[in-house]
Amino acid sequence: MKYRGIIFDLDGVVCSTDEYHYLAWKALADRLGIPFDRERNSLLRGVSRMDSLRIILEKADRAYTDAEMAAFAEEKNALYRELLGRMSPADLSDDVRATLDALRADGKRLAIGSSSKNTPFILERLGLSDFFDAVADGNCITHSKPHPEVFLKAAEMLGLAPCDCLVVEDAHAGVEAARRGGFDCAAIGDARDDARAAYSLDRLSDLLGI
Ligand code: B16
Ligand code: MG
Repeated sequence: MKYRGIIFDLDGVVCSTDEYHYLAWKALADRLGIPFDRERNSLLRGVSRMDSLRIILEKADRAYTDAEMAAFAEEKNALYRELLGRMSPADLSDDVRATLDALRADGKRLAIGSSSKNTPFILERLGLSDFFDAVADGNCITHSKPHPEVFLKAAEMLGLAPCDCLVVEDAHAGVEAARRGGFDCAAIGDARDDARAAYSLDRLSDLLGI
């Protein structure tokens, strides 16, 4: 592979927290009487917490104040973190573990580029707190995907130019962010057929054949 650095999205690429996001947003939406299902949940992939809430509230029959919205986001996050607490290193799939280890053995610089403010907690639950050379996440950016800020920050932390890094993403917003930042992108899962991605992956270990 020609890239010196790989920047991984977290949710949907390294681990699968989608179901926990769904359950936590669903509990909030049910309490507020707002229709919400798995199809609408897929619109939230890669999108920041507040932007996700705005998408959910599009279906509400009344407007909410900024203070109410902040409280809703907090309520969702408390339940989401409770669910994340159930995760352990066993939630890292064999395919992901083997891929990360092989890339590391090959001397690649490895980073996380995630919209999630819960990134440090998720990495800790997975036993990956000390694994990556750089972690750029929702705590250190002002613009969420599809803005390229999080990937540009990750590349800068790795000391590499975007053209030397490959971004791995499962969200269309993330593929767009990668391209806008000047990165090649490998798309997996929901974004696998995104025409803007240079590579399409069935599983993460397909990276090893690039
Ligand atoms: P949090 P990623 C994203 O993570 C998720 O895909 C998205 O569903 C979530 O709303 C966003 O993180 C913010 O997460 O509420 O934990 O800050 O895919 O960019 O790793
Ligand atoms: Mg993702």
